[in-house]
Amino acid sequence: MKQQSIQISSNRRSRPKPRGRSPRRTLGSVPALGVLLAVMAGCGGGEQASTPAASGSAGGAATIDQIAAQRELTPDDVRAALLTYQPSGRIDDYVLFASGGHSGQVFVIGMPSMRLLRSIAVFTPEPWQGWGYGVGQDILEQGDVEGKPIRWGDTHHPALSETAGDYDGQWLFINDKANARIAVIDLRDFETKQIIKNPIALNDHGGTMVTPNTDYVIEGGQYATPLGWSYAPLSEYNESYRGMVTFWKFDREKGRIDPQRSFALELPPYWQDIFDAGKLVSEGWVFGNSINTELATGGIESGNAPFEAGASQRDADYLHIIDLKKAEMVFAAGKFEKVKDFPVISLQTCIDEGILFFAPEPKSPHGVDVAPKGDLIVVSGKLDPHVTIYSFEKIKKAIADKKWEPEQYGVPVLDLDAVVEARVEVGLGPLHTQFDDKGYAYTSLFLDTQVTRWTLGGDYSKLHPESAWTVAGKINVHYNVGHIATAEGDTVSPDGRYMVSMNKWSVDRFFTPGPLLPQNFQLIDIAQEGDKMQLLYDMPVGVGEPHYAQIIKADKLKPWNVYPQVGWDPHSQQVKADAPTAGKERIERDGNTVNVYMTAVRSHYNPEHVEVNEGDHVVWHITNVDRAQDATHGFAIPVYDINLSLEPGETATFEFTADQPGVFTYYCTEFCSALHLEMTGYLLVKPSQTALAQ
Ligand code: K7E
Ligand code: CUA
Repeated sequence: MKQQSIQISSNRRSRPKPRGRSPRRTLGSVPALGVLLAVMAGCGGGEQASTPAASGSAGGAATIDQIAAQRELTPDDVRAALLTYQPSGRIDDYVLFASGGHSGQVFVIGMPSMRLLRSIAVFTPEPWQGWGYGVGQDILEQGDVEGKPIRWGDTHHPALSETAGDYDGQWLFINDKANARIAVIDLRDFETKQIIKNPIALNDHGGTMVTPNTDYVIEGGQYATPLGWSYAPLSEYNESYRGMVTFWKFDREKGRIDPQRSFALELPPYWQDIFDAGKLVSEGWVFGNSINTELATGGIESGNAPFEAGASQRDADYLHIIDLKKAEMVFAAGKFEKVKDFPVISLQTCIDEGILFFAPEPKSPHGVDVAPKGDLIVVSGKLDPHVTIYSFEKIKKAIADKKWEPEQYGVPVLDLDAVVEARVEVGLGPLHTQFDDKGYAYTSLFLDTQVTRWTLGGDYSKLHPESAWTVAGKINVHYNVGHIATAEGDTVSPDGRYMVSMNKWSVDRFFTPGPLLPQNFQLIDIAQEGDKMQLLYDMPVGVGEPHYAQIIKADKLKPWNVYPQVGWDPHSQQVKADAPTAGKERIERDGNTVNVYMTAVRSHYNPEHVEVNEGDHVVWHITNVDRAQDATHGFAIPVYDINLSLEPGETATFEFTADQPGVFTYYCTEFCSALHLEMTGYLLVKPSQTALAQ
């Protein structure tokens, strides 16, 4: 009865159908929900629900059914709503850290509600967090390139820190593809602590991935140039242009990358793409791929094949297989050269020392993903409908047996048949693969606009009913999926349960906000086996084009509610000795330098008057002495372009030269209390004597 009523309503639906996609299920195929709805609706007068006017009463019993009918919700829709709705105050189970693409930031999103919790300012100044308007400049400046300020980033691959191959919730790394930079974010306060510019590369795409204990943050390059981007004509591409991968040593104690203990490998100019670190059985090894073993140099305007054709001619590119342990030893032994003062192990040394091996991989590879046990490496070639699965054991054996032929640069290319474990035909345009707790792998299909769920063999096959190396199911996404992320899906112990499909296009999914459309994160329920996967939620992302994301169990994160003590300096993560505190507010002059020691508390600054002379150098320290959670104060001075965010306990220092005489009103930019508008003060900059005399 109920079932029928819902079915009728779903047949009346008028919303646009997805392009050429299978019809949505009606209640008949989801009997459990019929029961659920019947229970929820109080099992009374089912037929009424299809005619809302006739059901009359707005009382509890018929309401849910009635709403579903009125809103033309199918049983699947209702199930999706029930699985994602979070009543006010309920905290999400998972947190998704997504690259922010062109925004240069990282987005933090609660799951399954898909609510945006915050963005983390990284490579781009961000006003709400007071990032780059008086505070944060020193870190942003670490990312300057040869003195040029670069104030945006193209973030692609966030990487949560790991302990024994599992997320530990302590640190987050993110790369900027556009300028080959890496940022370090502290997950105690979700703030960026370090930006590091790769001295030898212009772009990075194989970053960031971490080794299983976060000893190294991996940064692979992308488009080849002479290392350090010094000039060489394109006619010398084969001899002078090079690829690279850098291993940044992460110092957990200091919470910083230590460039002194970091090094790079020189690689052939094959346009290295994504990398992944080995784990468990393959710990100590690193895998990457490449997309231009043709050594194409483009030049369409001169009648040459364009890059897209030139770089896609060969049937195979090269999977890069790197013995990181050996590379570490070679680096420690000093067998490296320096490029722009940065240690680089030469390609010849990599070959001679057995650091670098290749294996053929399918056309135009993109994703390379190591399975949870570290035993399998899954590679997707964008122009091959299969994923190719390599066995690490076979790779080791092929290396030991010297089953290889050198390629043109002398790098040993392992025999393909000797190292491949399986191939699975997943569909068109495979890109990226993630894993779950049931022995399934998931591969995104850019061209088919689907995600394929397929079964892993070996030990994993005990976890699922289907035979190994077969497609278990597919789900349509809308549209053009890039990365996918499953919960903890690239660790040694994936959680399964949820997957997010990070789609490039969102045609007819949302209100069209002009010709530039948002990206679309689609939350998918993967808790059930076989072909049962359900799309639960569409989340538009209108701030940049995210690429990869990682999903961590929320209770693994232990962020601070407020800074641990008053006068806390988030950069050093300790109390700052000269931080202003209550009762110690003052203004001190030392020659032409004026030090302002100010506190902020609901709802005033102290002092409220600051008078300096034109030309003075002002060093202004402010501490938010409030201890209540969320009692954040802002601080803005017009004309001088100062804008801070001071979280409870935080102290900040900014400097400027008072070169503009006049009266400037500073005020708090966070609505912190009823008398927040009164949280203001005057900066008086007295004109110089000459100006006054005129
Ligand atoms: Cu496929 Cu940068 Cu990992 Cu975009 S990348 S999707
Ligand atoms: Cu402090 Cu508004």
